[in-house]
Amino acid sequence: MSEFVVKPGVKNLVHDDEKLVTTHCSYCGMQCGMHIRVHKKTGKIMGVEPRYDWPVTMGKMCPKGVTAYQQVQHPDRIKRPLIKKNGKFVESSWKEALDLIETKFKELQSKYGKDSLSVFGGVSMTNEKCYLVGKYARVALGTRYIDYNGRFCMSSAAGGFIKTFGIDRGSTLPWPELEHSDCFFMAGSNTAECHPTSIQWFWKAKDKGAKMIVVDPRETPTARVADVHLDLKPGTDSALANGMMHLIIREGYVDEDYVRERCNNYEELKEAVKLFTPEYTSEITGVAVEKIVKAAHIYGRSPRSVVMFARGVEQQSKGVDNVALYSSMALLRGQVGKFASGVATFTGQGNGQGGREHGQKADLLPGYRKLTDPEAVKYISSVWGINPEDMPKPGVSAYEMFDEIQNGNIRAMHVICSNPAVSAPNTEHIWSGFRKLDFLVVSDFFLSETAEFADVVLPATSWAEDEGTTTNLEGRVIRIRKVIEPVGESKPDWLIMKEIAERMGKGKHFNYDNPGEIFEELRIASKGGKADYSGITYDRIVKEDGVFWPCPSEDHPGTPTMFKERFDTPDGKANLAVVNWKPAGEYPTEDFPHILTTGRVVYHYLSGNQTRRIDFLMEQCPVPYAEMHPELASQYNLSSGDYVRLTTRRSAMDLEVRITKAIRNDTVFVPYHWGKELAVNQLTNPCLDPVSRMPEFKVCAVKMQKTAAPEASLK
Ligand SMILES: Nc1nc2c(c(=O)[nH]1)N[C@H]1C(S)=C(S)[C@@H](COP(=O)(O)OP(=O)(O)OC[C@H]3O[C@@H](n4cnc5c(=O)[nH]c(N)nc54)[C@H](O)[C@@H]3O)O[C@H]1N2
Ligand SMILES: Nc1nc2c(c(=O)[nH]1)N[C@H]1C(S)=C(S)[C@@H](COP(=O)(O)OP(=O)(O)OC[C@H]3O[C@@H](n4cnc5c(=O)[nH]c(N)nc54)[C@H](O)[C@@H]3O)O[C@H]1N2
Ligand code: SF4
Ligand SMILES: [Mo]
Repeated sequence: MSEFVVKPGVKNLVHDDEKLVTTHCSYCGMQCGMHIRVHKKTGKIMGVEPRYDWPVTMGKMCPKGVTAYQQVQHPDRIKRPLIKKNGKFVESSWKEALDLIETKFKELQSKYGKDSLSVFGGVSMTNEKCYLVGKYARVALGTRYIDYNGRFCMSSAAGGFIKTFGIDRGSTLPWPELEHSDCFFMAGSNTAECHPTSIQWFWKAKDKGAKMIVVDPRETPTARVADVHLDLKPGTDSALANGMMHLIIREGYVDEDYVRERCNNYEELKEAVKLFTPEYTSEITGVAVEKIVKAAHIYGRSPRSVVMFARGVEQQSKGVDNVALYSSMALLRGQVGKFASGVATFTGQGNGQGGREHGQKADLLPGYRKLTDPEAVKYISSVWGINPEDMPKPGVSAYEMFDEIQNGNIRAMHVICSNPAVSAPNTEHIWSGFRKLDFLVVSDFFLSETAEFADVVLPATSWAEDEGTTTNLEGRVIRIRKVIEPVGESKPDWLIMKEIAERMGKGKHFNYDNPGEIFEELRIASKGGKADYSGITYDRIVKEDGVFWPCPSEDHPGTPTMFKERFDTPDGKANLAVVNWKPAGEYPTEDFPHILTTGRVVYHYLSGNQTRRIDFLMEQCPVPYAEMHPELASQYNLSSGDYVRLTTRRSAMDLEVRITKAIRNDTVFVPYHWGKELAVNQLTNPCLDPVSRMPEFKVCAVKMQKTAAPEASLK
């Protein structure tokens, strides 16, 4: 490409020495459109230009996105396989590394059985790779033990959507329609920091008079501009949602025709929410009665409204209930399946949507098929060319795989694209699990905290060195381009899995020469499933600015708006959620009197293994901290810059104090993007949602104590 659009109607030329490659950001579910600038002669990546003609993000990018390219040729890249010898990593050839993996995997399986191996996947990878991770575990290794980092991210959204709508697509509407909405009810989403390029749509709508209601224990940058900020106690969302529905019903805001024709359980719901008067709701949530009432009136009177949420409501042991209840608010108002209205979760990781559909989950096969459904097993076995009897049974969830390590069932793990040593809850369980394993393989492009535990580290390529597709937070399937050749001797994950499969005697099932061939198989595997990609082709994606699944045939337009006529349930109706409020797994007691919640800052991404290597981002936010209200700080005689020891029932850690009025006075917030002694997951509660098996990252009980600055930080 020699020119690109700078703004509508204006084009810029590319310097003769450079070429532009059109792709998307590597990080969050926004998948902002960008062009990467490459020096033709040296192959060096020079920088990035936002893509103004990408309809979802319209030329906007955030601080992580504009520096994302700096990872690709970063000096820290792992360029050759590493094998741990006498406790130290030594560079090796691919042959030596793969020989060792083959020997160990075979040895362990012959001694302890097929299920002694396990795979821990991730969704920063393309659909092609995510699809292959599931097949790799079940066909190449023949193990039941596979799960992935989306279990910590999107599993409660998935559970809540399936319960309510019968299918899990993160958004029921395309993003550009947000501009035409009248009201956004946003719960547990720090949108301005975590999906920053969405904000433009809310501004556009606000300019036309739209209202915004934000539900968050902190006054985030999004809450600051809201019309109502419902500053609830962490872990009380289901009470708040029930309270909102109480008022929607009491004030006559229900779309009775819609509910009668399209929803189940209305009478039961009416009965269940009777209890949730504004007073009772206020008592549980700590939100003032007037604010609850004001929010209900704004939401109830808006002709077009969108209920949106994110991990704040999902990363709880009642996350599935929360999602189902908030979604039911939108159903009562008859908002789902219509223009500029509906329900959306802010999908987290770049391919957090696609990566959860193709079989990386312990109980799922591609196309969102269930491993417990004999027909699904038969179909996928035929696509994979295996005997249905050889299909492994469902395994266990991500955190529970570490229980299986502790009890000796899992003896080896291959971690592909995740850093659970930082990002899983109750890290001591994870760290001791990694130490206990007989053999750990990690595929990554930077040496992560998880990779440090490994016996073999395999250098994977970054997102800019391979082709493929991802599915963004709307459900739109988009193209990721190869920008440069693989750095050093690194290889794309699909090729690494193929080579291990060959050594495990399963090469004939992994006969691919490029990601396009994997995508063709994925299309067939997904055909007839809930997440049907069979009508999507690479060409269509480019021609149509992405294609929304479900898309069951090449002449099908794709599905930007879900549920226009029916829901994906057996009777075609949505299921209103009838659920009482239940307290979080841990609540403040005399011994642990405050609430700890964890999350993100705009400058870092997840475990931080990528963003902690980018100078600009580290300058902006070098270390984690404990954010608290002045009233709470004063109880402990703390000022900003002092150090505090936070102790939970799991562990303790010391953090710098940051005082702000933008948080409840009973809650402490810590961002989680750092490892080892700086990992807040040392403290978090691994209490799991009974349906989604999502850990409760957002709520646990904590005590505090003033402490001295750690040695290393003394100035
Ligand atoms: N900058 C940045 N952006 C990211 C990421 C990143 O690491 N950094 N990660 C991406 C990924 S994978 C994800 S999953 C998303 C996450 O995106 P978000 O879910 O928006 O981010 P979080 O910071 O985890 O949590 C959101 C908010 O939930 C609030 N909260 C805490 N407890 C509760 C509660 O009990 N109820 C309610 N209603 N709110 C609560 C927190 O105060 C916080 O403001 O972001 C994506 N984008
Ligand atoms: N306390 C607390 N903990 C949390 C959360 C929270 O809010 N609070 N949020 C949870 C959420 S929502 C999430 S999504 C998880 C994320 O947790 P992780 O999965 O640990 O997150 P990442 O840092 O993205 O880890 C991805 C790793 O893979 C590497 N990588 C990136 N792309 C590729 C690729 O294409 N191939 C390979 N092989 N490697 C690649 C990166 O360098 C990085 O080391 O954390 C969860 N943990
Ligand atoms: S908003 Fe998300 S996808 Fe867009 S530039 Fe930032 S991190 Fe990348
Ligand atoms: Mo996430």
